[in-house]
Amino acid sequence: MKFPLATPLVLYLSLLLDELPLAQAIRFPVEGRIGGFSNQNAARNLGRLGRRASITGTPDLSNVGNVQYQTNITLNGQQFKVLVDTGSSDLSVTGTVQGAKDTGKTAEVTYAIGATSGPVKTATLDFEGYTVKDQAFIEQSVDSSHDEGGGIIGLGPGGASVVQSVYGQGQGDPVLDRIFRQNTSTPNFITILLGRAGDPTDTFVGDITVGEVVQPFGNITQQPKLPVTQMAHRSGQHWTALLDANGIIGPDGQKINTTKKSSGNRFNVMFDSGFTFPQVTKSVAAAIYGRVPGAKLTTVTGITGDMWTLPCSTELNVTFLFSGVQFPIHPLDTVTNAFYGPPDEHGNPTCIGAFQPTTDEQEGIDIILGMSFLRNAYIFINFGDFVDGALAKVGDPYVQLLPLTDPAEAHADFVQVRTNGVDHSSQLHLLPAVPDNSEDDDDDDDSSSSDSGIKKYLPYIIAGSVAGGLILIALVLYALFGGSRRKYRRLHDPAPAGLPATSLPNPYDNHPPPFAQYQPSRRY
Ligand SMILES: *[C@@H]1O[C@H](CO)[C@@H](O)[C@H](O)[C@H]1NC(C)=O
Ligand SMILES: *[C@@H]1O[C@H](CO)[C@@H](O)[C@H](O)[C@H]1NC(C)=O
Ligand SMILES: *[C@@H]1O[C@H](CO)[C@@H](O)[C@H](O)[C@H]1NC(C)=O
Ligand SMILES: *[C@@H]1O[C@H](CO)[C@@H](O)[C@H](O)[C@H]1NC(C)=O
Ligand SMILES: CC(=O)N[C@H]1CO[C@H](CO)[C@@H](O)[C@@H]1O
Repeated sequence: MKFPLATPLVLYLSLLLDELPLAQAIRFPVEGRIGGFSNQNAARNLGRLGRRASITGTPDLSNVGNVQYQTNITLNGQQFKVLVDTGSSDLSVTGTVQGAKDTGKTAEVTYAIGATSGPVKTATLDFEGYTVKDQAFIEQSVDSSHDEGGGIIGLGPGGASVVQSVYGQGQGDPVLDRIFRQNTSTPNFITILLGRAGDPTDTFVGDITVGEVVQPFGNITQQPKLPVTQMAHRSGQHWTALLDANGIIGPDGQKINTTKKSSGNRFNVMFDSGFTFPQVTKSVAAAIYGRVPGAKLTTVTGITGDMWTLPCSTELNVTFLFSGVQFPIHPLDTVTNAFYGPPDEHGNPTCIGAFQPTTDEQEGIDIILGMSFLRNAYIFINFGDFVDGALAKVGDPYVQLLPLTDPAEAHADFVQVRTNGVDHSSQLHLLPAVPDNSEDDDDDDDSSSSDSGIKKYLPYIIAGSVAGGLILIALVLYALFGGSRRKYRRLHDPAPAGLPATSLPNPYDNHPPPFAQYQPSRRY
């Protein structure tokens, strides 16, 4: 693979196009196929099904080049294609919803990139087979960064919902709280399965379910329950859990030191289906990528914050550990070609390390595991009594994860896709480990806290297609996809702009709950 220096744009474009129609092409199968179970016990039960195991039902997610996953919803019968985001808790759609009722309130949600704002309206929602009357949502008007028919569905804990805080608990509840409380027989969990565009063997696009599991992965309910770590403020609550101590195995087979300066050695991890690139500490990113000959920490067109860039042929094996269960990361995810870094000195394209040294710090959260992780772990989120109005006896929320990636199959995929069928893995000679000074591992670091408080709310864009003046690519994407989505994805913090999380009005204190029969015992 040698490319003339003169054509980086064309190269970028052609590779981008290479990937995207694939994502498109695999959206349609009624039954996807999936293979690969790395968990030994799961493999015993499910491995027999192997690659022929059909995932039952139609895929409810579409995958845009591994950078965003979307699902269809309707409001008053009108269809919107919304980003699936476990990192925020509000529904927002772009355009005008016919017949929607105006509540007289407005709301604004700021994400890690971009923001959405507009009147809070209500309409009848259809989502995943559930119908909710008078669902509150933000009606965002169409502008240069919001395309008609798009939107975001926030699947995070209701306590972090901005709409709920302005419109009140009960009537202002996010979608899942509404679904769970309108029929208390609906099991209060969701699951998300993300497929991988460009995977030669597993072509299932992805699925999202409410109150049921995707077969043949029913075994996820037997996986260890990871308690959701509770945050100090309800508005800062996310779907989080603790990683095992030193629970990341690096490419050299050794555990990466996750000792925190503040306290303990277990990272608090947020699961965020809206984040394209997992956010890890600088030292974790360096331990994964920094020892690869030719790896560089640099800026990449369209991506905010530095990324490690390295030869696309670099196969790196990284494994995460939760409750003793291994979650191997597919090497196509660890080093991704969803974006390309600056060409190397021979003019060859460089790929990027998807586990990004964090650019976005959040109180109490050490790392954010986004899509590049979640493609390797089917996730089950039990809301417990985080559902608005739930009684304490419902129980504590928890997360279960089922490993999806079989290292041997992943290795074969990588060799086929990235190195023309030739196994170069024995030629990987990592540079000596750099002593870990761990200076960046501490999110309580005073020197950065004021800085990060500002950064946190700065809208920015991961926009491989539009930043840096690559308008042409934007136009091609527009033509391909009818302009219905932006080629970026990185969402999370639902805290409203300009309001620090701690100063958010507590809607429960200010407005007594409208449903007297409910006795909320917890403000999450
Ligand atoms: C969403 O709706 C569009 C248009 O009706 C359809 O082409 C697409 O397949 C749907 N996507 C999913 C994930 O169901
Ligand atoms: C409530 O949920 C249960 C279990 O999913 C279902 O069997 C029942 O039909 C639902 N009731 C209504 C009124 O939708
Ligand atoms: C990664 O793991 C696979 C499966 O165990 C193995 O075949 C391959 O050689 C490993 N590659 C590297 C570079 O360590
Ligand atoms: C891990 O990092 C901490 C903090 O920098 C350090 O005190 C400790 O010795 C390290 N542990 C190992 C095994 O390197
Ligand atoms: C890993 C895991 O949870 N395996 C379980 C799958 O389901 C069977 C039957 O329900 C159990 O026996 C396994 O332990």
